[in-house]
Amino acid sequence: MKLMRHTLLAAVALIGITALPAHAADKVCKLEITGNDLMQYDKKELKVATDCTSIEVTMKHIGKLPAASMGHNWTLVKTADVAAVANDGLSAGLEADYIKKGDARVIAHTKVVGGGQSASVTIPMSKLKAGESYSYLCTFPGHSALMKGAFIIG
Ligand code: CU1
Repeated sequence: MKLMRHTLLAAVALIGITALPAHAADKVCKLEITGNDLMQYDKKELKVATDCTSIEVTMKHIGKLPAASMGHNWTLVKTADVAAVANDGLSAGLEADYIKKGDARVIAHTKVVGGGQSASVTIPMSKLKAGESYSYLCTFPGHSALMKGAFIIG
């Protein structure tokens, strides 16, 4: 009986090892978007394939103005939450990247950066579901009127 259990454990260990190559199939999809001094992103939509296991978004501020006056972030939310997340972020302040503390509607966000800087954020695909409508926005006060776009999975 004891021997059988050992054999079973060895078999489990073996399965564990053979299962490892599945990890190599992780697909990190990288997206880039820029923000400028005219309060604009360069893309109106970002699209990712359904087989990505995680998504790395890099937002590069290609302007010259500092974060205090023309800072940008990249914030991912459900489209239905865009206005509320932007509104609640207004009073959060630059230190908090204009994101309300503990805002569960925020799926992911980069920090706010100024001209010449960039910031990245990685989102596990498991946080997103097919069929949901997602959008991204900049939560710097007033920016989401212009700085928003569709985040499409498919
Ligand atoms: Cu912005």
